[in-house]
Amino acid sequence: MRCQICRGKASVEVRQHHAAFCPLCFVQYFLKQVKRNIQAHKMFSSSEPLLLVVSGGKDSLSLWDALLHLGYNVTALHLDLGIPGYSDRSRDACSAFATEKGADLRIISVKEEFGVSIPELAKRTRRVPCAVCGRVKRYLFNRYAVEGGFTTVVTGHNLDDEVAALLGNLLHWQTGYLARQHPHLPSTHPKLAKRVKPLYTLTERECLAYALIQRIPFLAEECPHAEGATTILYKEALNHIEEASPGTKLAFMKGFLKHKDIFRVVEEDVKLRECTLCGQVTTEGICAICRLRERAGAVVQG
Ligand code: Q46
Ligand code: ZN
Repeated sequence: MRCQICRGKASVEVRQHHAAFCPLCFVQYFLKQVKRNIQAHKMFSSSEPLLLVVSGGKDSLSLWDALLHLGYNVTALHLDLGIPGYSDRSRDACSAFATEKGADLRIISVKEEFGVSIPELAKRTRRVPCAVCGRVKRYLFNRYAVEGGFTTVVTGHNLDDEVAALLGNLLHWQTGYLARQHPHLPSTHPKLAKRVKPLYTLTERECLAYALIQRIPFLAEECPHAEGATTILYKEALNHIEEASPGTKLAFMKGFLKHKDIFRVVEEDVKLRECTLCGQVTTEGICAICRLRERAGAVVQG
């Protein structure tokens, strides 16, 4: 196999594009894809202050590396979820990367913000950890961005994440979620930061290849609560289809974005207001997080 750019020995195959690259040209290809996604969806300009959410895994650290290489004004935010063992290792991976690159990393913890960790909050509210975790993360990332003057929250969701979510939303006809699924969600309220996903066309395999070639010290371990999640089942099903028909995932994603206006009517029905307790944006009088706090009876800060 020859690199399609320099004709040297190729070591990374990108089957969805029927292409192969040597390590150096793959890095250039990856950076170009990221930049193209940012520009194609007018995600942000090079001077805008970005808040990149980092977990310590290959996707978010690869994106951090790519944004630094491309010269964007990026600050990373890591949220310590308080999951025994895993959270310490996640935080250490983020810190190691920040130290190595001299990059700006902020760390906040669920326990400091809510008085209890994610597992404890889930236990007290009798919910599964992921249901609580997803909401808490969105709430805290948005609040940190708006209060810190960041215009944009950037996340490392890749193509596999996006098509798994899309399949799940379609299987359950979650029309509200389908209306809001997009690599660039603009701000619709002064207290809501714009949310963008520059990796949405790059597969998990491509992110892994980039992280390995760039020698990024990422945490390979998955969160213990991810086990058994339905998104894993959807990812496996999509991997089977992709194996037999390379390019299906990308075509699925792009086709959805092309036809997504079908769901717009539902989106416009949603009315935004400010939570009477914490002031953050919600569609109800009291936001889901404040209701969660009340149920948990936790020591909280508003
Ligand atoms: S971190 Fe949180 Fe994930 Fe762990 S508890 Fe579930 S949602 S699996 S991305
Ligand atoms: Zn609230």
